[in-house]
Amino acid sequence: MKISVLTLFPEMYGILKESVIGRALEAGVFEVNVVNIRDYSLNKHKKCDDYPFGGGAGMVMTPQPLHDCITATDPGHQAVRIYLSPKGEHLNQKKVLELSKLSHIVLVNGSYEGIDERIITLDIDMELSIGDYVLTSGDFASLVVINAIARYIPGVLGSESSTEEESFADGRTLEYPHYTRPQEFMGLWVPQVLVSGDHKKVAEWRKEQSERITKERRGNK
Ligand code: 4FL
Repeated sequence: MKISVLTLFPEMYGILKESVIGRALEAGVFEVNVVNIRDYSLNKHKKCDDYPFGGGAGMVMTPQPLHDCITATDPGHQAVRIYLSPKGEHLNQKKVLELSKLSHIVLVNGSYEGIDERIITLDIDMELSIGDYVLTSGDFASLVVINAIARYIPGVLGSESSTEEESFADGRTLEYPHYTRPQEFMGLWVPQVLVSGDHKKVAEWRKEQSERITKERRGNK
């Protein structure tokens, strides 16, 4: 699996060198290809934005650098090209799993007030939102998407963690509470059933807790 990220802020992706994702990239389990959109600007000052036609606040990313950058990154349109946008389809765990099965995805990041609409028409397959709030750039959303997808790539998570037995494994049910040592902390005790050694009782307790928490926090869906 290869993820190409098209951005005006390539340094933001330095964070991917850290921790679990960093180790997986090092091991070649998957690949992240960070591309600087500015390198494709034909403007003498490498400008990538301009004032919006019709007026209004903020700047809009111009089509030429984006179009050339997308075309150079994905010649022949083999990849699924995604524009991160508050107007996009909402990301969820089911969508993450689907994306993790693709061989190449291109994440296109706008900043300022957005990108020229003709790029979406000409070059983009899907607009994706990570939630109903506004960021300073799509790059924060791209980092979320990359991280969520990476967890499904074989060899990224250690054998001690699993993508099957967790919150949202079914896209719906929330996880039960977790406890570790010590058995008592600040007067609070680990539920007796978890130290009973009765595996069947433990499984029943966890299922009840999951169902209770899901109902309380997400309604009876
Ligand atoms: C992208 C917000 C995806 C939520 C500003 C530029 C955004 C975003 N999901 N805010 N892109």
